Amino acid sequence: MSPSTDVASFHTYLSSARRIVALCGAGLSASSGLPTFRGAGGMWRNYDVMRLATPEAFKRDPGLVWQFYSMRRHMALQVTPNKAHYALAELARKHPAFLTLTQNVDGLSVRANHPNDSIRYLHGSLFALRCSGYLCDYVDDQNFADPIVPSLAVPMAKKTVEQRAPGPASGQSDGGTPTEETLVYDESVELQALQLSDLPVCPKCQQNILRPGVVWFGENLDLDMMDGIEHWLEQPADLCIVIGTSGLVYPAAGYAHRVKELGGKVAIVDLDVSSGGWSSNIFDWVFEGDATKIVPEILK
Ligand code: BV8
Repeated sequence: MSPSTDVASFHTYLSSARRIVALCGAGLSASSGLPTFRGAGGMWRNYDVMRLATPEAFKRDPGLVWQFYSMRRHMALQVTPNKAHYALAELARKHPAFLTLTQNVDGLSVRANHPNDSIRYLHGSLFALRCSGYLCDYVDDQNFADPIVPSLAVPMAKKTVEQRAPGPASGQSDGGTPTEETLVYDESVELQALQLSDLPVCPKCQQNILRPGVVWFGENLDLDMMDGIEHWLEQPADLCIVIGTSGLVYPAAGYAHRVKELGGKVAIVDLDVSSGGWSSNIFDWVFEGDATKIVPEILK
């Protein structure tokens, strides 16, 4: 049976769902202005983002990887949560058995006041730092320094863009369309060849450099967190709402499949469902479009 696109039937099921899981990806934050992982070719300065988010890349060129993460920290601090972040946080607050599993590391769900006891940050956070040494347990999970050290200052450039929201025109591009000046990441500035001495040092052991507190490809997710999720899912969820993820990364994507296998229903909100790695028969509802518009609508 092909998936439904009917919001009313989703609302009916949502209102009776006793246990709900939300699985979120980069598409949830896209309309806040943050590029998705694979969108726009998934490249940064001609580097494959997937090849930068690995321990091997960090070992090989920590300066390059730190410039990538410093840029992402900076960009995430420049944007704000969107209506989908707030709608999800609101439902999580109201519903007695709700768990958000987010792959996003951008901190936007935190800033949308998502209740902390009903969200798991599967892949960590851009704003967590930890010692790169194996014997040192230093962690700072609330670090918003921008830049962390002077060598990681992010090159930005002024750009004139058409105004997103109607309002008094601060400038006229063609005598009609209002424009505004904004700051964008300046790709024209050469990447720096940074030495270890240019990078943030662990304040505890003073031996190793710090690393981003994210889970890289080939690294395990936090095992206690995963045990907790397994425990939560022992009482099967009635509904999994997938929001803005291509479903290509595991074990995250596996949670949606698990809900389905245990008899729950699955809905997806995504700009382009077919572009992801989902098997088409997993979804009971498909809502194709911008999460910022659809999520508040289907969760109300
Ligand atoms: C692990 C942190 C054990 C870093 C990230 C089983 C099967 C196959 C492979 C594996 C497997 N088990 C393990 C693997 C290997 C690997 C993996 O899954 N590889 C994939 C690529 C094949 N997994 C791991 O390594 C994981 N570790 O399993 O440990 C282990 C140990 C050793 C060896 C093997 C196993 C760790 C994975 C974590 C990696 N870290 N992030 C950082 O962010 O820098 S993952 C990264 O991808 C981000 O977190 C991102 O969120 C995530 C998933 O991407 P999406 O969020 O889905 O983003 P994407 O761009 O792909 O899609 C965006 C979607 O939004 C699209 O569908 C688009 O249409 C939609 N969209 C766009 N705009 C909008 C929108 N939707 C709505 N509205 C819009 N406006």
